[in-house]
Amino acid sequence: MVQDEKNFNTVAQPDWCPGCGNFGIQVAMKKAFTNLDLDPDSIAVISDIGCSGKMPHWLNTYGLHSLHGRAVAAASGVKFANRDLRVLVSIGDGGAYGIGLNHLLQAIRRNIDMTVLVHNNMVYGLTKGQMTPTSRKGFKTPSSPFGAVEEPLNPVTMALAAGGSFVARGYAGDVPHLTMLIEEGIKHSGFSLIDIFQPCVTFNKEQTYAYYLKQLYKLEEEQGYDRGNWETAMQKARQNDRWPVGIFYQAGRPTYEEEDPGRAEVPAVKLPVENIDIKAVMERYF
Ligand SMILES: Cc1ncc(C[n+]2csc(CCOP(=O)(O)OP(=O)(O)O)c2C)c(N)n1
Ligand code: SF4
Repeated sequence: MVQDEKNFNTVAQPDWCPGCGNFGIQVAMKKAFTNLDLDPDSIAVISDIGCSGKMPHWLNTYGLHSLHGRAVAAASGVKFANRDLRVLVSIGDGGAYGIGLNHLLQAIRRNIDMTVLVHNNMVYGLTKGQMTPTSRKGFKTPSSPFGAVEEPLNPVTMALAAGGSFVARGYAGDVPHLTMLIEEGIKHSGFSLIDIFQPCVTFNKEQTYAYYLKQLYKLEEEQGYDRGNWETAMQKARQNDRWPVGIFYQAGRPTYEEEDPGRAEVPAVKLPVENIDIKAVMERYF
């Protein structure tokens, strides 16, 4: 079947604040699914908690709204149970780089085949604007009234250092570019991290659309940028006066699922269950 963006719509409409960057991310996801001609039932979108966490409610694909910081762990389980699914994660910077950072690092290291979209608005959106690990040093919020004390975490250098096989940064205000990044992330065999600058128009009055207009440029516009070169990727990721967006680094390496010695011939979800008696297991645990 040839897909149409409308096939990914749900009856319910998003209730994000008007102008929220999450709209751009959602449109880019639908466009990427359509361009890759993916069936809605071949995709699972697993989300965290937060404004970003509402994504599966408004996409006609399989979905799971998990716990704060646990979306990558839940997505790993989904992928192991059914490796035929395209698994994506929608998660905020609080969930990905704060409470859930360990899960993220382990999944990057293991190279589990999934695409993680971090809605990086540099605040806790849903709980009204507290600081997160990516908030600028000195950024004043309800939880940092004198300004954030620590240096912000750099998700791109972190993912590169952790052995990420696909590390990208996008911007919710540039849907065609973000669509391309999501398509490339889905096509990549292994773990793809896309850190997305996502304006939170309600609680972050600093990193606005106008701010990003001045601050961003595209890596593809740099003549001869080689995304296979880890050292250059690291240098570009550390640039601070302006921020590049695009695919910093991509490398082929076996996925966790391919190397798993316990890998079954068929995905667990496709095993016959009719003749399985679970009574003994139930009795043991309950
Ligand atoms: C374990 C746990 N701790 C705290 C919360 C409260 N909580 C709900 S959303 C949220 C912050 C969400 O911020 P972020 O992850 O950046 O996502 P955003 O809302 O910005 O998309 C917090 C702390 C929770 N739901 N669960
Ligand atoms: S609070 Fe911020 S992140 Fe949440 S919906 Fe509103 S603009 Fe978007």
